Amino acid sequence: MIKVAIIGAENVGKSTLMNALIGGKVSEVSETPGTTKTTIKRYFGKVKIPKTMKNPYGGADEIILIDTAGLFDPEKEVRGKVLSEEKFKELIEEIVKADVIIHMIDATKGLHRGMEKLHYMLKFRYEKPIIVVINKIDLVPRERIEKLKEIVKKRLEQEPILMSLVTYEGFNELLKALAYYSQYAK
Ligand SMILES: Nc1nc2c(ncn2[C@@H]2O[C@H](COP(=O)(O)OP(=O)(O)OP(=O)(O)O)[C@@H](O)[C@H]2O)c(=O)[nH]1
Ligand SMILES: [Mg+2]
Repeated sequence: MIKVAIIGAENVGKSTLMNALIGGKVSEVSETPGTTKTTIKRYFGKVKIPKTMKNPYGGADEIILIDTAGLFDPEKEVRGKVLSEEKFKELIEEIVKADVIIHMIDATKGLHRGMEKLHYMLKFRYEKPIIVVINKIDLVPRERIEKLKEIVKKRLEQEPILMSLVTYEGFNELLKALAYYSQYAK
């Protein structure tokens, strides 16, 4: 069993990704930031990872996917609008318990300062494997995407996956990363 938390600022596409990974509509999606109001939304299922992508060292098949409320406002360094200080803390505690974290960045907004700080804390203090995804690349010209990719690489010290949940570009790459990290399941 592997526990995967999808995190990011509001409106980056967390619930859309949860639905895509599960292959059904389990979480509400909308263009309004602050859509996911339940701080922590868990879903049990099977990771639909093709056999050819499976980690040769084995790893978990079953997944607990955790969709989360947007941690920050998309523009400002303030908490997401559905999160009280207490709920924010509760959410961080839940994220820290996950085996793998997917940090989603909105290609139209860039890397969020609050998320950048949180990323560092999760990576270095809690030693969490983090998959970084730049989502919504269908909305941004390629050269801007490449620039953002370089900024993210430099600031987060890792290679992001470029993804669109409209064209599904990069989705297989994410599945591969999940298959790889599933070996860290407890
Ligand atoms: N063009 C485009 N739109 C996307 C993509 N992924 C998600 N969206 C849209 O972005 C909006 C927000 O998606 P959600 O999945 O609700 O975002 P969220 O991160 O769960 O948002 P909150 O729950 O409010 O924090 C919706 O209108 C989605 O259809 C993408 O790759 N490309
Ligand atoms: Mg949501």
